[in-house]
Amino acid sequence: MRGAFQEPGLARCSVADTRDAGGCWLAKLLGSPDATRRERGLALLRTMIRIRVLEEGLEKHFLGGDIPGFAHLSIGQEAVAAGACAQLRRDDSIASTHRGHGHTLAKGTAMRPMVAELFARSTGVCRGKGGSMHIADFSMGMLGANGVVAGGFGLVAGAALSAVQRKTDQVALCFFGDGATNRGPFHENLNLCAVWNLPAIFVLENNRYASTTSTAETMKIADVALRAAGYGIPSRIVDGFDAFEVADAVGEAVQRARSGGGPTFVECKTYRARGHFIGDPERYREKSEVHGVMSVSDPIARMQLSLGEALEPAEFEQLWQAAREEFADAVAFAKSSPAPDASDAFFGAFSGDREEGNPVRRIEARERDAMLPFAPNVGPGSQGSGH
Ligand SMILES: Cc1ncc(C[n+]2csc(CCOP(=O)(O)OP(=O)(O)O)c2C)c(N)n1
Ligand SMILES: [Mg+2]
Repeated sequence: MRGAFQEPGLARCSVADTRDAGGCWLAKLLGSPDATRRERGLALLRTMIRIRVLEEGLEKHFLGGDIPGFAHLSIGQEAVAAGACAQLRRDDSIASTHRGHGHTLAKGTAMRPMVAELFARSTGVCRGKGGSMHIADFSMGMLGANGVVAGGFGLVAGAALSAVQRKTDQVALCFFGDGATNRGPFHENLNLCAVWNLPAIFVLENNRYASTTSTAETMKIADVALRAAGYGIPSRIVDGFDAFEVADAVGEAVQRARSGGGPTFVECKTYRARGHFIGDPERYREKSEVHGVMSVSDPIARMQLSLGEALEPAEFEQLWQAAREEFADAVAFAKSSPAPDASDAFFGAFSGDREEGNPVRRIEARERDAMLPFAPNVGPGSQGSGH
């Protein structure tokens, strides 16, 4: 079949089959010496299109009143999520930001529980309690989106420390924005990860804005990667619209981290093509600026261009069609799902819910634990149980 990949030990995946497009098999594909450039490009393209379809659909449903809360879109930035997560295994960890739909999907969370979560339904990956800004999926090593800017750094330092203590070769990757690098947790955790030589990867999505403020107004340096040098962390600056470039840089960083070489900083120059949040009137920039950037840098169009004749128009359309069908199916699933039950209010809130005899414990906790990237309650001095 055209566009089909055969991965050792994994189910055969065709470009039309988008259900299980987790980072785990993408990582094997990208790392496989047999994979062609076309296969790698198609895999990355598929992830980017799935993210785009998800977010354009969410925008519509949000404005239509179907989705409660607040949502931030990453349209324009898909190459970063796709390229970075493609280099990770399922048992590696990521920490995300308030703009985390793409990261979550690219790391492997399936479309149905993802959309159900955004619709605040009981079938959501966090049983509808997380929503857009607090979605997490431990079964995929997705430690959580974050309403607190710079909230992911400590999680990643902790996951990386846990991997070292348990003597695994897992890595932890932190996505963050340019604005987050002006906060204390960025500096504290980069320093700690550097001096402890932890397997952490810092992936900056420099999208030129923090809320309504241009980055040029909040820092005197054009390349935030300079800050990594202050902590002795090697860095690379890449075109964040080019999923191949992102994947290459993050692949190198993952290799360094897995082999005991410590953290790496990857600055991805990208752009936020939508407002800061859905509904943002965007008074701080001209529409022409957005059109100007996206007309030459849209990461999906860039990949299409980069693949050239290796990608047939019908194949490209097939990817869009498959993603649209997948999203429509997930919306129908979410809409037919019940709202969270009051009895689930405390589920997942306490470590005790995994203990035998605890009244709030659920059988699912045991099942999910079996898939956790690291043991619960692992701290310094503990060996953990190494799930
Ligand atoms: C500690 C904290 N301060 C302020 C905010 C409000 N806030 C939400 S997003 C944001 C901008 C973040 O910019 P950046 O890190 O560049 O991420 P981007 O939105 O560009 O993806 C701010 C200031 C917050 N959520 N948390
Ligand atoms: Mg930003």
